[in-house]
Amino acid sequence: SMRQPIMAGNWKMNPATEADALNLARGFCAMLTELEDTCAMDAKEGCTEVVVFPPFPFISKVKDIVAKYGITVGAQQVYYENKGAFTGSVAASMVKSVGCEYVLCGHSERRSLFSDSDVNINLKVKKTLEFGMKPILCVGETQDEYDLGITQEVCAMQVSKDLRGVSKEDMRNVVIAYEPVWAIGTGLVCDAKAANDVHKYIRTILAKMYDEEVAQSTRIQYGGSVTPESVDGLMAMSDIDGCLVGGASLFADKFARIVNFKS
Ligand code: G2H
Repeated sequence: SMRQPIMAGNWKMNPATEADALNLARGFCAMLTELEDTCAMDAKEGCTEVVVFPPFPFISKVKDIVAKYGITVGAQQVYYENKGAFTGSVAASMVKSVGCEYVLCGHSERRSLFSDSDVNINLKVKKTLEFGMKPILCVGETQDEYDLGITQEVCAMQVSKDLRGVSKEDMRNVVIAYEPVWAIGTGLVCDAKAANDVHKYIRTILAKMYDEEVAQSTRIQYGGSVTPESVDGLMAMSDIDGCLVGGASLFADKFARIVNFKS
């Protein structure tokens, strides 16, 4: 498709130390240069964009390592206020100033463990855009919602609420990640065809909110237990434009293979 593939590694609250984080970044870059057909290092058309999301304290140094390979860094989260008495929070300006190009917004772990609501997520998406960064907006149904058969309703609700007030212009800088919560970290990767159907459905929502051009040009990643074994099947699908990878991104060889998906 005309959409550039985008592979993202969400390290979550890993690894334990700065030394381990820099080793992971170095190991991944070393693997990439060994793989023949990688084009992550080139900005040329048709290449796969690669982003890693380290924990905040490691972002700067990881960026120094990966930048020469054309890999960018992002923040796993930001707060929606500009500055002030918000102990423990990190502002968009801060992560922008250390070189972040992307910000994860609305990851299911933020929604369930840190009470991120659609209202807050919407503010964070807009704050990310205001500071010239690109949000990766994560949406997806829980196990209960999946069992109830309301996957489409949940995704439609999250996409419409979380993107409220985001202009058509700004949509060029928005990536959506469909992450069925029951598939996160469980080893239960969603069936590629079923995931693709949800991606197609999300495009119909974007068409209603914006227009067909936005629906067809917005990149939609799949996330949830993606591995070297499942990536090719996912990436062969018409409407899956990349993956948001958690657990497997903590292994240099696995993430390098995922980035070098075959399709
Ligand atoms: C979903 C995903 C990355 P994992 O949270 O965002 O994690 O690949 O470990 O399921």
